[in-house]
Amino acid sequence: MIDLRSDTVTKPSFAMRQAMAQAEVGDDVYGEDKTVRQLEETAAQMLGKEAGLFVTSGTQGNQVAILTHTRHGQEVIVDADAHVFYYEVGAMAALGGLQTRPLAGERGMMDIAAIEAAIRPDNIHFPETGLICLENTHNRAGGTVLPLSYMAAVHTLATRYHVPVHLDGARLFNAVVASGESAADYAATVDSVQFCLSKGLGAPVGSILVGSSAFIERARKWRKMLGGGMRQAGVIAAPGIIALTQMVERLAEDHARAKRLAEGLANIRGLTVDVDRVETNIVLVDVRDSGMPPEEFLTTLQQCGVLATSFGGTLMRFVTHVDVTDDHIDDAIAAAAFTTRMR
Ligand code: TLP
Repeated sequence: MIDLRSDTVTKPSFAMRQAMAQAEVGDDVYGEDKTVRQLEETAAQMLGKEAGLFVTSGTQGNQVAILTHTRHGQEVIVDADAHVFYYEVGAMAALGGLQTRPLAGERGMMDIAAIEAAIRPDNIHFPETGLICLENTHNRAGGTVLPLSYMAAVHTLATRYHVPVHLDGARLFNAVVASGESAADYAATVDSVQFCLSKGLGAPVGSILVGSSAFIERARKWRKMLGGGMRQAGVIAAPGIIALTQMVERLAEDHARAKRLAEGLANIRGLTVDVDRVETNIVLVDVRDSGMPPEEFLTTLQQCGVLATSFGGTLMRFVTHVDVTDDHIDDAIAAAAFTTRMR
């Protein structure tokens, strides 16, 4: 099977498994796991923030950040397709007692004037605006990169209104490699960043949340409340260190393969792909013109040995990652061409 459902499906490399076996561990709730400490410090340093926190998943990292920044009854400005709004089980409302203010985005970017208009003035009727969330790269927009200049503009606006900004940087390093900007420059435009070790960077588990020392101290308590106080977590932090220090540059290969996949799929009659939108490792394909029901497209493709995911309606998502080779891309294009001919 060529698994293009997500970059979450990668299996840890031999080096990662070796690092897991040899990791120095301790009880992390007592702050005694040296490997977790090393991972958190390395991450904070790379992102130019004071402190880091190892969390179980991207969802936990985002929600811990949101809970740390806000108070019950506040409002959070999010892009309507943001993962924190669309895919996190309504946690902001359920756990945080927060109201969301979703704004339509273009390539993952909410209009700056629309953000400003959405920030609540001081009025007895209104909730307070507690947070603005950004996502880079933007998953549902097709892995698009938010330019540093856009993030800086949001930062300037948010600072003027004293509203903190959280970045869901699940795939921040894809944005870094695609744009040539540094992770620290991106992180400097926001108050906190969550990024995933378990996606393109290839680690089996975990995400990191970074921010100021005071922010991370409070976040650590929220993580504990959510059941994320892990004990000898060095065994899962060890592959995270490899992910962060050795797996970043190679993301360029995933981007090149995604582009080639997009071009190949765009040449197939019945498939619509906005090739220009493919900036990183995600390819969105619309199968409407193939005349095939979306489920049938996916099952036939699967019978040809290729897995992709449904992205709502007639849209499909293909994601490249470390376990995908050039040959897999050729085979996936051939499988998609065969699939559309089955109609
Ligand atoms: N995204 C997953 C699914 O949940 C959709 C995927 O396959 O892409 N932020 C962004 C932008 C994400 O894409 C994801 C995962 C997360 C946060 C959550 O990370 P996890 O899965 O570790 O909780």
